[in-house]
Amino acid sequence: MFSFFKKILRPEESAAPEPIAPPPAPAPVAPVHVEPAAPVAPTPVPAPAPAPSGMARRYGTTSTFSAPPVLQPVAPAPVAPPVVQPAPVPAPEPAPAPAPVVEVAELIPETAERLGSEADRKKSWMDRLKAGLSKTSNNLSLLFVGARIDEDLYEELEAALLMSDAGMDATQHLLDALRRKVKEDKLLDAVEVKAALKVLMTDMLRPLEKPLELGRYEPLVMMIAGVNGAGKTTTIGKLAKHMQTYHQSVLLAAGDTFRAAAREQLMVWGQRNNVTVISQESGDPAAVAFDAVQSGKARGMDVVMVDTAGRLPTQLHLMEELRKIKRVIGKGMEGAPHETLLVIDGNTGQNALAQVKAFDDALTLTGLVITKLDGTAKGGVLAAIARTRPVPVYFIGVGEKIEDLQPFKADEFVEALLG
Ligand SMILES: Nc1nc2c(ncn2[C@@H]2O[C@H](COP(=O)(O)OP(=O)(O)OP(=O)(O)O)[C@@H](O)[C@H]2O)c(=O)[nH]1
Ligand SMILES: [Mg+2]
Repeated sequence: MFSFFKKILRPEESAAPEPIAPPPAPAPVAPVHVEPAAPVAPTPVPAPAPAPSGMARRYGTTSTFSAPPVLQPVAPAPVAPPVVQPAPVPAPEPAPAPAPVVEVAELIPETAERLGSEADRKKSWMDRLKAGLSKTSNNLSLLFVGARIDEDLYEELEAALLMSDAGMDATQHLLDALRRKVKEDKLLDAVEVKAALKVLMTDMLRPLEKPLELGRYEPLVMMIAGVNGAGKTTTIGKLAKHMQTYHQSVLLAAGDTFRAAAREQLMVWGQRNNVTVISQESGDPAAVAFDAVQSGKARGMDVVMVDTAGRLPTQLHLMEELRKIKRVIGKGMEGAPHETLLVIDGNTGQNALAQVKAFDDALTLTGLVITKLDGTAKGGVLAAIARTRPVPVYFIGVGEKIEDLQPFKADEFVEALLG
């Protein structure tokens, strides 16, 4: 089973006697082990309008764009007028109860319908991943065709790994381990050596594998950062869509206040997909994030995702601004953001490692998303990350469609590279 998120079962959910309603999907779906007790909210109800909070007063009015209800027929929905969205009264936060972690089966109804059985979907995903990483996989695979196990092979392997962006440290580590394995197991055949390399690579990448957990916090607050054009906003859109299939109510914060187009991008996406977007015409991204967290709490949302403007780690004032956004989110909800994600363009090569280090130093990252592994990406940078700064890789992306974003699995990744 190729599961998307982990759902944390809260005590009240585990105690709920009600059978859980199936999702509103027409497609035949795989069984779900556990589902959130809360039924799908039929419609995001605009909150009544109490007085604006201090933050909202300080930074101006916040607009909320509420999309039509999830279950509503496709009738032309009247465009929801911008509603003045005050920051609501913060409710006292219930302490997250320790709860068992339960796997939730992957369940993407539209994808299931379009791509058929789970086996078909998995094959289709692997095909796209293989195609994306074909440059590196071709280089690596060719090495082993009819090869003798000698110094030449190790040298060529070293060059291929370095070219894949694995970096010196990971490359050396893999080569040393491979030499040892070949000696210990007295491997004589290139096919066996390749199989041994696969095992070593998988072991190296496995520490990066970690499912994103849903349900531990109400709401789960996620902040998304990265350099310009890495795929932050697209990833937020795809994640929101995936989360909806798990009956998670999602609220987005258009924290990229630099460009009007960026705000529009998120709002158009939100309106199309029944997701409320908190946005401000102008102002401080930290204020937008704060209002979104407050609003998420008041509305009982499951997930709040805060988009941010792209920036280079060398733009120190902009990195400082990110730190401020994070701090202010923490003022909106203690312990938030619970997830601070860095989105990396898989084509950036070794520079991706520098990005991980810089953003991690500034923000203490909890996870990565690596996008665009369908372009000229070589994939080896994950090995460099695993060796140098092993921040979990929650998702990898191989295209612009919803199903092109999937959880990172070390064995799938290595299979695509060396299969
Ligand atoms: N091929 C491919 N394109 C992607 C992928 N993910 C995102 N994109 C494209 O990359 C471009 C930039 O994506 P955005 O989501 O706007 O990136 P961003 O990080 O929000 O950009 P800024 O807000 O300008 O910093 C868009 O054209 C996306 O469609 C992917 O996995 N593969
Ligand atoms: Mg963006």
